[in-house]
Amino acid sequence: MQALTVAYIGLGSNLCDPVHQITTARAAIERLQAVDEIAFSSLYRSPPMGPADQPSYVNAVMGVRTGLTAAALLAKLQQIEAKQGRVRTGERWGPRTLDLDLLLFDEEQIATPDLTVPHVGIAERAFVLYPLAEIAPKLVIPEKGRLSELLERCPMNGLQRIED
Ligand code: A4P
Ligand code: MG
Repeated sequence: MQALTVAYIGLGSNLCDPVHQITTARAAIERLQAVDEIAFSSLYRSPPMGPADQPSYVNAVMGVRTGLTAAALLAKLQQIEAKQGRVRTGERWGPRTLDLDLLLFDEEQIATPDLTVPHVGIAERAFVLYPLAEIAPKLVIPEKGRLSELLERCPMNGLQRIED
């Protein structure tokens, strides 16, 4: 078995009861073999990045400890997306029931046709940086720098924490 890794997963949804989609996905990830939750952020609402004619998003970030490889974890996340009705229409940044992005995998840098880690948008997206900072404020992101400094440069862009 490979050594345990700390990975961070970005969860996003803007269709079919997004809060329910996110909580269902969290439970499905927690049920995966060789994946244990170590942290889960608050839920946040944010205006859509990309086409504006779509509902606002609910986003969160989950920290896990895993014995899976990054590729195996991504495959499991894609199965969960499919199970929750994700349809890939080909529209870039279009609406979706569930989007699971592998944000970080320890400090690994991965560049294969199917997987880029750290995730390409990680350093600029408020809906990733703010929830991530809530659960891992001291993170340093490979090639991008300290999370605290990335946050200082990232306006909230309408991001709002959803009250419990
Ligand atoms: N892929 C490569 N690297 C990764 C990674 N680190 N994590 C590949 C996950 N997938 C990765 O993804 C396309 C391909 O990316 C996958 O087959 C995988 O092999 P996709 O989920 O099919 O397509 P997508 O999500 O529509 O495209 P993209 O460009 O990944 O979009 P993003 O970056 O996920 O953004 N607005 C708000 N407010 N909140 C959001 O969460 N999300 C998006 C989607 C748009 N607007 C948003 C939000
Ligand atoms: Mg995606």
